[in-house]
Amino acid sequence: MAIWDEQHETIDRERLQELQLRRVRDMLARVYERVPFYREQLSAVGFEPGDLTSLDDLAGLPFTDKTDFRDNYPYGLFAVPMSEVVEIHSSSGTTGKAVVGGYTRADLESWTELVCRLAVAVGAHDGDIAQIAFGYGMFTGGFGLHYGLQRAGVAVLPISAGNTARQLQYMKDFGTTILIATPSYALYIGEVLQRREVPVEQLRLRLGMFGAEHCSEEMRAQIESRLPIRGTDNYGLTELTGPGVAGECECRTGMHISEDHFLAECLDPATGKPVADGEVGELVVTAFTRECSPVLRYRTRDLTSLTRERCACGRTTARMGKVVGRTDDMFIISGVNIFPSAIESVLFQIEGVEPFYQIVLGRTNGLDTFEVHVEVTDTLFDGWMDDLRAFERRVTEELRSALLVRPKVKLVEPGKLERSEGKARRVIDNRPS
Ligand code: DLL
Repeated sequence: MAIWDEQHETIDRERLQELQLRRVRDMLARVYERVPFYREQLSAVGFEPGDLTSLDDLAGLPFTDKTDFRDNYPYGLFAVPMSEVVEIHSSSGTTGKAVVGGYTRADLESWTELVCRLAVAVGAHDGDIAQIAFGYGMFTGGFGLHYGLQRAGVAVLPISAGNTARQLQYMKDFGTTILIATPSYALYIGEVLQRREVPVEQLRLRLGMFGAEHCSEEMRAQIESRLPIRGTDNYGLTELTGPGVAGECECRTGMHISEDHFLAECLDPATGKPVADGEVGELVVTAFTRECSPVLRYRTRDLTSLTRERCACGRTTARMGKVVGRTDDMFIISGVNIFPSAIESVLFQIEGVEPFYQIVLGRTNGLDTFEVHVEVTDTLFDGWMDDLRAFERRVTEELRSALLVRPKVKLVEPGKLERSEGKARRVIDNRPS
């Protein structure tokens, strides 16, 4: 199994921690001097550059969160003058101002290296042709993968997201070997491929690099049953560079974090105290090498677990598990906390269910309503009404026993629910705020 940057990907922990300490100290000195927001935050806890003598001292430093990005929109968190910035990306949530990140030439160089590591880790090499169906533009997915894959020697098709018919055409004509997309878009591409009865032998596809949204093992299996690929998961966020923060290797046993650039903590979201390796907590990341947009202890809101056990691939870096949810996409019904990912895991294991669903929340007479709309196979949908009703009861019961709350399940015909070319919108919350 190839490793792009042996020196950093197989570094021993003691040397890694020395490197991290040196780099975090350097970053703290830079932000203290150049970013008024950080100077205020650090001064408020009585911290001055030089005070950090061990990585444990980080625990006493303030967090940064999305609100801080919004309050400092657009350039307030930049640590270099605009004359040094060569690229800017942003992501917009559903509400509020966009999150903005800038890149100097050196930042673009690091980003390229980081994504290249991940491409090599899943077996990409020269001669491969990668179809990048992530959106190009302010979203970090398109450009991030583009730079990194090229560095790995891969020929890039910058097709961007959307126009699924053309995606299939190019895939066939250009001999695409690697598909880069959100898992939900990869699934949709697979669905269209099947619907058009394109024989998979006509494709040279072998690898999928997914990311930007949750992909359960069941979802991955669904994609792999439609496309001749081995799919891998990649994690990142605009606030921390974009893709390249962490990604799976060929072993697919967690996403390797590039710890020479990112210091990861896993904390109890309520208390801010560390949770043990293997336990689920909120991922908090310090991005300490970025020149333009370094970030101190960023609260990602993503829930995952960490392991520092050595991986069979030979890399020594910590790995994060699948993101099981976000602290802000959890919803509460009848006092029970529910993550969309839990619903997905149940649904995708039921034969007869198609891998497309939507969760609809509402309120009637002051009470929350909780519906799960699920597509079912043609055979089931066109079959007997009694069978369909029995199936609906079964899906309801399986969800109820996993979630401890009974949803109203609505079975819908195949192809009925909205398809996604980017990040899927799983929850439609119609409750008045
Ligand atoms: O989604 C960056 C990215 C692009 C990552 C392409 C991987 C591949 P944002 O648009 O800022 O950045 O969204 C970041 O997406 O906080 C997670 O909640 C979610 N997310 C990203 N990757 C994963 C993943 C890009 N592999 C937000 N699994 C993050 C689950 C993910 N959630």
